[in-house]
Amino acid sequence: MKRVILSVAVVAAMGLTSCKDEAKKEVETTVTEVSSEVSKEIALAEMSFGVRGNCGMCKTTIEKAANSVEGVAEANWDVDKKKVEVSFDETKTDVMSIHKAIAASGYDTEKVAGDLEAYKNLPGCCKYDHEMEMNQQVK
Ligand SMILES: [Cu+2]
Repeated sequence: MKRVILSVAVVAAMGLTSCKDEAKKEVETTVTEVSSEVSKEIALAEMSFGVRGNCGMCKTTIEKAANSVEGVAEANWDVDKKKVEVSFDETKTDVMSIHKAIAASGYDTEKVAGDLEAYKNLPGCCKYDHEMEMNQQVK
């Protein structure tokens, strides 16, 4: 009797790459601020609130979650201040919906605790401290 045993090498490289691209996004944000003043026909509400997180990967996830809400025009999370600034069309959404969308992606906001299942699936470096202070003052 012959038995063929296939050994499959599992490549566990996933997850290791995730935290490298932090620095990239920081630079771009300054440029876009100026042009947004021009097209303010539709009055956008601007708000900011605390969101916990660690790094550039967190920034990507948080902003993507906020932007997935219909009516959100812009979202910018500050890694040092642990705070997100959002502008959105008030006729389409409200700030609570943005809190909920961010929380669903695994991140704690001032008002809504982050989804624990989503938190578990975050890359190791993104597993922020749930006691972390939000809205930090940074000089
Ligand atoms: Cu992170």
